[in-house]
Amino acid sequence: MKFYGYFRSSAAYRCRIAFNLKGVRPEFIAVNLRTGEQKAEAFLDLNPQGLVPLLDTGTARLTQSMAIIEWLDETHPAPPLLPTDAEARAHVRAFAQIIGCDIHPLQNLRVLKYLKAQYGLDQDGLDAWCRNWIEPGLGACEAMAAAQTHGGAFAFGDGPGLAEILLVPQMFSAERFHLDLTPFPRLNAIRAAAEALPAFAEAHPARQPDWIS
Ligand SMILES: N[C@@H](CCC(=O)N[C@@H](CS)C(=O)NCC(=O)O)C(=O)O
Repeated sequence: MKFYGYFRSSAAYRCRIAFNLKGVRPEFIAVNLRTGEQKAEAFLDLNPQGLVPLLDTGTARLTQSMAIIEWLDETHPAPPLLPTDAEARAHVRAFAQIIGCDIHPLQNLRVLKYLKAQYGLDQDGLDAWCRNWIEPGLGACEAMAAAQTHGGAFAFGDGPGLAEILLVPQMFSAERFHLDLTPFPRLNAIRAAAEALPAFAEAHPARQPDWIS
């Protein structure tokens, strides 16, 4: 399998965590977002949307991190990334989608480039824009996680899953935009528990020596 991504891409970071949790080792191929390789013809031939990540399974090219992660979970069921109970699964997906659908798209590179080019926002303005969307989104995640009564170290129980796979990269990018994370004690505890695991630690952007550019 070939996995196309970028070291600092949140969506690629999510997939790296999922691969590690499943013990799957695809070949990693860097697509340099800073130099615009994602918009080059060679990459657009693979993913016409011009975004990473992309997973070439050998029989199909899969895009969209959550679709890739759910494919991985369905083809490599152990350990499961979602609970077995339908209601619990809906809660985990809702938590993940707050991040994947309601926060992350607003802080994406192409959005930030547009804000800079069309409206002249400087880096401080761009950081403030990102914080404006990340803070309430993480606030909703904090409330969801804090309302759980299971007593486990992770958002929805004793083991990490889709919720942590989305949360940890999002907290990493919140720090890049200088968001104060102290108002999210439950999320900080969940992140610490996740990052203590090799699957998360080894997926960190700073641990991708072949990818960093
Ligand atoms: N919803 C997509 C988002 C993919 C995405 O936004 N990727 C970013 C990196 S995190 C990207 O390729 N950005 C390039 C650009 O904006 O030009 C997913 O979850 O895979």
